[in-house]
Amino acid sequence: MNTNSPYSLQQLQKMKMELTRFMMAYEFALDQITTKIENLSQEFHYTHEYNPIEHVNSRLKSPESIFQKVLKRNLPLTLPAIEKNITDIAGVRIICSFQSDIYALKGMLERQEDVRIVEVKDYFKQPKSNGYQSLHLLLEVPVHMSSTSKKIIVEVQIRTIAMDFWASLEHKIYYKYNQAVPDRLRSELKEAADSASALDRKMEKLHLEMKEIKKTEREEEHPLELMLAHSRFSLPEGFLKAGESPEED
Ligand code: 0O2
Repeated sequence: MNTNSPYSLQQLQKMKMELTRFMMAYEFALDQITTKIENLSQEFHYTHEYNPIEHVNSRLKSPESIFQKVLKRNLPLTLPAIEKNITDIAGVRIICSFQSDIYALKGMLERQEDVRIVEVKDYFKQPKSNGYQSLHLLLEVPVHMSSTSKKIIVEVQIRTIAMDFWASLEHKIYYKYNQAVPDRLRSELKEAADSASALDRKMEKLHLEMKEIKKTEREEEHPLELMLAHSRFSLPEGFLKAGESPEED
């Protein structure tokens, strides 16, 4: 046993319990947000012609990296200070095909009664100097536990496939060079970000054209055929037979 510790065993056990409760609240908040996104994705899959959500990743920051961030920012090492200042303990990244999907998704989250958007950083409207584009939201959700209820912040980053591809490589390069990226690489990365952004614009244009073509075709299709093509639940056999009316008891 380490007798040099300034804390008693009881104090250490209490701290451990507090940290566990603290982290659990973030885990539950993360689960809530990912479930909401998964529900939206399922709804789109079964009731719309295409799903704007390509894929979703989520992660809970480890206590070690939270403490590293606290030290880096010279913050007090207390749970209230961490809760107030570290807003990416629970993080979700949503990848969409098109930029318009990103804003549509933001609207869907905004309309959920138990979600409050407390901060928006729109790096599409104002890309970073390195070319980074993404929509960052801080969402607040209520978490109910046995003896407390808390509002917990979850960071949501929404970006396109092209920008996600760029950002994951840029992130690796940034860390490989310990943030001092050589000028040549920096300018090549900026060029790549501009190409990703141009690709996004081009794909969005093609997507809109396709939507128009489909809309015209749909107007000529039978409405029931159309409904069934995207339905999750099939209607009973014979239900649609022309002229057949449901039997009455
Ligand atoms: P990691 O390892 O992904 O978690 P803060 O979140 O408050 O510490 P900031 O800069 O005020 O920092 O917040 P912001 O702008 O919302 O960015 C937070 C996160 O967005 C970053 O987290 C990255 O995940 C991502 N991000 C922001 N800018 C860039 C960028 O230029 N390139 C890439 N690839 N990702 C970016 P972390 O903690 O920095 O990293």
